Amino acid sequence: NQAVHLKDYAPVPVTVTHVDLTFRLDPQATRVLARLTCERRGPGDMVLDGEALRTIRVALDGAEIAPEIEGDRMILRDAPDAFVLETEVEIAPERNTELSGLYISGGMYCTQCEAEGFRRITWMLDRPDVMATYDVRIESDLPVLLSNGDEVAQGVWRDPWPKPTYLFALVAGDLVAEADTFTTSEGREVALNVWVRPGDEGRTSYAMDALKRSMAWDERVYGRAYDLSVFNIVAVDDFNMGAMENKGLNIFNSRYVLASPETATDADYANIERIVAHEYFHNWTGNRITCRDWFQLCLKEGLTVFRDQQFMQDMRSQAVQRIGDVMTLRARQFREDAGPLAHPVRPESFVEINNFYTATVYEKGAEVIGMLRRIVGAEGYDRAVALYFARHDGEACTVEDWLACFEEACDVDLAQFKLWYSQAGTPHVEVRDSFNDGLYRIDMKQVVPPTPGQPDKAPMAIPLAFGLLDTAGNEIRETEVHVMTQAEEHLTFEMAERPVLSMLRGFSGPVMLDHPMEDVDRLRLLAQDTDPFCRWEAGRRLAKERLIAAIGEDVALDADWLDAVAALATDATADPAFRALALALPSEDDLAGSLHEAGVVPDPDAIYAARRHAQMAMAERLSSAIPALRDACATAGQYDPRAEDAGKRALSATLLRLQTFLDGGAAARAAYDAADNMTDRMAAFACLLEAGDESVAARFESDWRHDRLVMDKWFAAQVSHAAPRDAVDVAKRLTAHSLFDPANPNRVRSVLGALTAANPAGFHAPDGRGYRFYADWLLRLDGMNPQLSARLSTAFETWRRYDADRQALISAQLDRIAATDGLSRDLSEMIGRIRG
Ligand code: HT7
Ligand code: ZN
Repeated sequence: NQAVHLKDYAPVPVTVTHVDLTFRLDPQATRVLARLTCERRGPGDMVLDGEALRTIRVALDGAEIAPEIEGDRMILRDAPDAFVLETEVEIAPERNTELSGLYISGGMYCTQCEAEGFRRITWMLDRPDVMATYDVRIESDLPVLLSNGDEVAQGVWRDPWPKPTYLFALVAGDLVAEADTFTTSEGREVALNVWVRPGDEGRTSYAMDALKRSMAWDERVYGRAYDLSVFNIVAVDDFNMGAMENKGLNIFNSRYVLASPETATDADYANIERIVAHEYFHNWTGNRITCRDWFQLCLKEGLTVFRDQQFMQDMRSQAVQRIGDVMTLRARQFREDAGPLAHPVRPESFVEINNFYTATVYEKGAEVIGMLRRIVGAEGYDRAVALYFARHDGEACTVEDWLACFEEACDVDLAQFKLWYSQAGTPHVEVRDSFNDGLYRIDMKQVVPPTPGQPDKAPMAIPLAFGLLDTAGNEIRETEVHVMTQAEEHLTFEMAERPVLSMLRGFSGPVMLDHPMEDVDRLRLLAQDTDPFCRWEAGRRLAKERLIAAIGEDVALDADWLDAVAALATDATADPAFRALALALPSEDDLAGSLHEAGVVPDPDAIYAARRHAQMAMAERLSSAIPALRDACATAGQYDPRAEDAGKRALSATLLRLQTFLDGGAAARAAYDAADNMTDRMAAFACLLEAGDESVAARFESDWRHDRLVMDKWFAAQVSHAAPRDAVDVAKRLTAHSLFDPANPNRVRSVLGALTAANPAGFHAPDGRGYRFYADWLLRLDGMNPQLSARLSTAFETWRRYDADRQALISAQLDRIAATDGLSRDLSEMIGRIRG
């Protein structure tokens, strides 16, 4: 398993400018005829990629040749300056369980080509810097035949925009569409379709609405209009990730398209909105301007995540979205950055590129764009991005191309800023403040911790947004941004009295802030800070400190904190969504990570117990208020997925959870019976499972057996809300359920993903049965779907946090996996990196 290195990038000596494809579809023996128009660009052999292909014929300028094939490469030596290469291959979509290339899901043919799936369809230069126009003919009796671009005739498609192979797509099946239109700012009438399997119609209107809002937003905010006469979205049940931005033919995991009030939760609706927008935004950031090589993945992904975050802030509450994005970043990316899988936003080498679709590339990549925007300002950002689109449209670019646009448009030197792309690890920023004789001083120190392969780090350019409050809670200095560039710096201010520092407003940089503060000041920020992120953060710090103090100890939670919690819960002037976020305690994994950071070995059972202890204390403190508070959360009229109503439901669910601690599930039972939408139903279901209700799972199952997306929730909830001692047995039982299908990634994630992410005390059972069960499944899945097994293996990335016994148990499983014959390149790279 050879690593590929960024430093070894070289352009192709012979490129492909146009691709003609004919597909004769058959589940076991699809024929693919390719006609590649090739042009020489420099000296050297043409090396084509092909994987799992049965090659039938190869011809150069019409004359059949005997190709030189070595494993997955076909080598053409002495190719002429311009020529046409024809190939005919046979592939078997029905046997494709990897869900990469052309495969069959729910009776429909579909493709997934990013990152390197096109080579599983036909011979080609399967790399993003080879951009070609495409003509595609699909021969099949199936009624709906789709590919990229515009439809020329039934099953015949032409894509006039040069694109890399990873954006190719084909879909064929018995499908139905919700159709609509959108007229672009340039006057182009675009046909919009959301295609689903018969039976799923009626659940597409939210996705369609999100698509139209995304198109309008990209025109208004970024000046980017759509460029074809049709935009198709297809929902597919078996899918490795969330969705894929193929040119003009986005393919989605059906869970990110299908929604109705009865079957989808508010979180599902929000995900659909975000992911539809994300894939649509790729049309410019990814498709029109693509990546030169896979090391530049953050160029399209970090930027597109940043754009989808901006979109969601515009569509919903800015504060709540930002807090949610920071929670995700900390839960996934900080965890990744602190362990053996840490890597830079732009990695320098990889064995399997699919292993680098990570929180670091996506979420930290988006934070880097956000910092850039803070440093150059909103107008500078707009100028730089406009220059990027004008200069690089139709090109395959690098991070350097992107940064050069900022340097030119904003006249800044980004040499130090560029370290954000190459240095892994989350910077720690230590802040200490003091007040003496009318002088207020802030001392700042930054340390970037060592990460695998990077023992020493240089100081980074960190934008620190901060404001100052007086001790009565009034803002005396509005938000300003200090860009820290040295390892140690300080700021001074003359003022009459000691202020309260509100630091890292809006979470202005992806750093860990160490800023000790008196409780009274944190309580002041929680009650009064004008910056909602810092308000929420103050509450979170207070909660975390108390939880950490309570872990393993039987300490009472102090009245001041409980009063602050109660004040927030009952503050009718605050946004209910914000209140729900502020009442939620840090997760078990978050606490384990914080303990580890502080040099303490986390005990998953003690963490679980401490959280429950705190929830019980909150419940008791709020007990008399909960019924009225929940009544005030009632929404008027029919279910509406908009943020305002979703916020009320979220607060109501948080309170119901607390109430369940007091009444053993009586209120939850009533809520379950009364629920007229899936958000309320799932909230009550979770409470009942935690309360040990023995009949609710069977009742849910008999009501929803027919619905695969709802059943994913049923599987996940039972594992997530099992008592830790039962969690592995529940997961085992569910993997033996007749509806458990290891070929379906959503179903697999709903059991295995739920165990590791939502029930850490269960997964980390001290006798190691969680680890054994999980490793057994990784090995089993690896034979079917290596992308899935490799991704799931990240559950072990935190193994060095734990005690010696647990480490030995996990290490034994990692060794067992590593020693297994025939391990995929994907999983073997991951296990190798995790073992360190
Ligand atoms: N660009 C896509 C990333 C992707 C993917 C999607 C589905 C299946 C396999 C995949 N490999 C990579 C999704 C996105 O970021 O928009
Ligand atoms: Zn993306």
